[in-house]
Amino acid sequence: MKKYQSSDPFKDARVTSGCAHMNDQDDPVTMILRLKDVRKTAHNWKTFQSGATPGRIVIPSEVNIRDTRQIPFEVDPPLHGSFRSLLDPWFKRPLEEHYQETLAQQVNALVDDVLKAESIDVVEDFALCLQSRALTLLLNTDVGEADTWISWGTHVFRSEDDPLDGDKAAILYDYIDEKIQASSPNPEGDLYSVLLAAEVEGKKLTHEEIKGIMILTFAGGRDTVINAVTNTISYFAQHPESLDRLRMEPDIIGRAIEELIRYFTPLTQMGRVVTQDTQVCEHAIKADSRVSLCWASANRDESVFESPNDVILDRKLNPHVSFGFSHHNCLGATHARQIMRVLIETLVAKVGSIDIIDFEENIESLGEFERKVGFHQLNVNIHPR
Ligand code: HEM
Ligand code: EMZ
Repeated sequence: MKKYQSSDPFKDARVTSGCAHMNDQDDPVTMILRLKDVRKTAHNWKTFQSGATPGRIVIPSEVNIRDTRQIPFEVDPPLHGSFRSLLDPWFKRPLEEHYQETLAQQVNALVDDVLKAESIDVVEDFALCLQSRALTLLLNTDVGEADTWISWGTHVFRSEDDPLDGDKAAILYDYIDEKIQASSPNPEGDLYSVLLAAEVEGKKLTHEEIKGIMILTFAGGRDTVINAVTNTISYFAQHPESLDRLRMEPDIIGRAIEELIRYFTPLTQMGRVVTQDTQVCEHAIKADSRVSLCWASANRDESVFESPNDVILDRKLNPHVSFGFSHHNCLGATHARQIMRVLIETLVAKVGSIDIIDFEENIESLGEFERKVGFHQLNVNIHPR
């Protein structure tokens, strides 16, 4: 069986030029490949904007399938900061003990189920269920809602044969519209009710603003978490000694989470729109064109990371940008890290070995590059300890 590895297709371009070009639906993108340049660009929101046109900073661009602005993702400072102040405390709830206990119960139940099964597809039968059930905690909503979300599949805007599926997106938009309409303001309730009760800059949020926050919560935290979970399980399948090591040295689990997230970089890149003629890594960029912050390339930058293509579970210095950098850094990172922690602790406690039966990789085509971001399918046998 071919060993699954997460390769670094950007290496030559990163070392020789620092930039690359790709065409996305006739709206070209200059990809920024070095860690230092990615950070500098992410920080400079005045020249590299997020809030231009809803959908345009996503690659592939989603301008043709949505008008709703995702918040706070497609809002620039200073308004961005006001939305973050509202949302930050809510998205820190995964640090609470009760949250972590419930998450641990969910993950334990799922792992017990897969240990009983003959074989499973990690993507559909495990990662998607785990992601959806855990999201009920983040939204503070009924766990039964997860069944509806599971029925949508791994991505809310993409289907197997259509990278931009408008009909599929409409299912999510209608669902959220109904939920907002059926909710009433309550600062102690679920996320819909909390947002209906909230104010930003002295004003109640509009239906469209709440919808923009909810779409982002569903879309941004979906395939990213599924890729992180599936890639982690594929890694343990191929490196059973690392499960043993984490069992013996639980103190390194925090570092191992960061390293797996660096190595697999579940979100390859994100765009920005240039507000004035400028330059990145000696390339001229025209106003109103797009650049991308290529997190996946930055995370393998050989001038920053020693042995960037090795997974070093206890890597000490790890300034990865898998969760982005600066103003728009990932709001769901606390939740995602808790999922990874509970997942690893549960696997370490219960699983002896994992055999891969077969798999279908999820490969993104990015101009001259092809990058494995995860799997469409990963069929495995999981054996108890
Ligand atoms: C932003 C990655 C999980 C919600 C981001 C950004 C990255 C990222 C790279 C920065 C985007 C930019 O600069 O334009 C990831 C990865 C995840 C993950 C790798 C899992 C391993 C989640 C989850 C949620 C979430 C679980 C929520 C349910 C968000 C939001 C933003 C964001 C709301 C926008 C923050 C802002 O604009 O201020 N994420 N994400 N993410 N992520 Fe995540
Ligand atoms: C957008 C994006 C958010 C986009 C931080 O990333 O995630 C993508 O998967 C979605 O397609 O709409 O939410």
